[in-house]
Amino acid sequence: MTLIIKPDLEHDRPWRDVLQEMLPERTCRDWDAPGDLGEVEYAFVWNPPPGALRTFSNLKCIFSIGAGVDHLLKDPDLPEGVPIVRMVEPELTQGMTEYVTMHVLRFHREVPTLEAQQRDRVWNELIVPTAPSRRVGLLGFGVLAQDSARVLRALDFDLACWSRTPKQTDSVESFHGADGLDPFLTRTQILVCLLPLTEATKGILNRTLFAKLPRGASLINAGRGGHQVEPDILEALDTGQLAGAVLDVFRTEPLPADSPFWTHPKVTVTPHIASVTQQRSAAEQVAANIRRIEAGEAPHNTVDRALGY
Ligand code: NDP
Ligand code: OXD
Repeated sequence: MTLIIKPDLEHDRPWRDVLQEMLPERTCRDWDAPGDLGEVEYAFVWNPPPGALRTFSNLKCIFSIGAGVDHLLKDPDLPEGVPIVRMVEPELTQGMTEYVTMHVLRFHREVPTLEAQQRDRVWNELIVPTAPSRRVGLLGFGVLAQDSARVLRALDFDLACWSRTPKQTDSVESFHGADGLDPFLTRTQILVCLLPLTEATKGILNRTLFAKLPRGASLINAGRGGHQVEPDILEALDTGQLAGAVLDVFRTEPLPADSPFWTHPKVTVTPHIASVTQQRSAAEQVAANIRRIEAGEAPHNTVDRALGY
């Protein structure tokens, strides 16, 4: 009857306490004190050691603490046939929408240029267009990107999205699949990556992709570091193909102290905090899904292992 927890970040309260409150009928245990492994039915985890989940012989479901599940699917010994549920919770979505909106507005209003002017005591009256003339493109159009689009649309940005399957939406121009990528890129001045990291998307942020954007485009990557070919980002910034980049995720995290991104004048680095799973709202989702499973129903937000998200 146990739920076992391997957390990622230190939150205000131990995850075990928050989940235990939400699930009084279950025993919630920490990863380091699991008790009888055969009693563990649910795991709530971020980055468990490869092979570890297989040691729970009666696992009914694996809950990812994050929206992305690349950290779980890379385990070659992941138990087969056990559903994986990814994190979809309103506050995680809200946090990403705030991050994306803030950085889109920052590029749109040319804040990096204004900050450089201030440093140099330059009074240069930049004239920037308004949002309807700014073309923003969302790579990935799932839970997070759709909510960002809702707010960007309210600000009247000219929006497009690129996804695996086509989307029906009046307010966002939809492109999809391999054939849709080039026309999507050609029209995108501010590119926001909210893709999952899969076999099909790894390394997608590379020189070839940047060359298809209009010169001087900007990049916001809050997907995964594995999407980035990092030397290609630096090259595109240095040639001016990219005017700026906001990077929340990196090939190696924490970002090594000698990474050129830390000091690059055209780069904003954030430490993988574009959005963070919030405890109470996440625990509500987990508890609701456990109750569904116990009632014989399929959980919400399950991952398609073949697609990788
Ligand atoms: P979803 O699964 O809801 O959406 C994924 C989107 O990507 C879908 O629109 C999907 O297309 C599209 N996609 C997947 N594969 C391809 C492909 N090969 N070609 C084109 N489009 C593709 O995910 P979320 O929106 O919830 O989260 C997205 C990612 O954001 C997470 O996987 C995680 O990596 C990252 N993340 C980062 C955080 C941070 O703090 N930096 C916080 C939370 C998440 P379709 O709609 O057709 O299926
Ligand atoms: C996530 C993340 O996937 O925080 O939720 O990166």
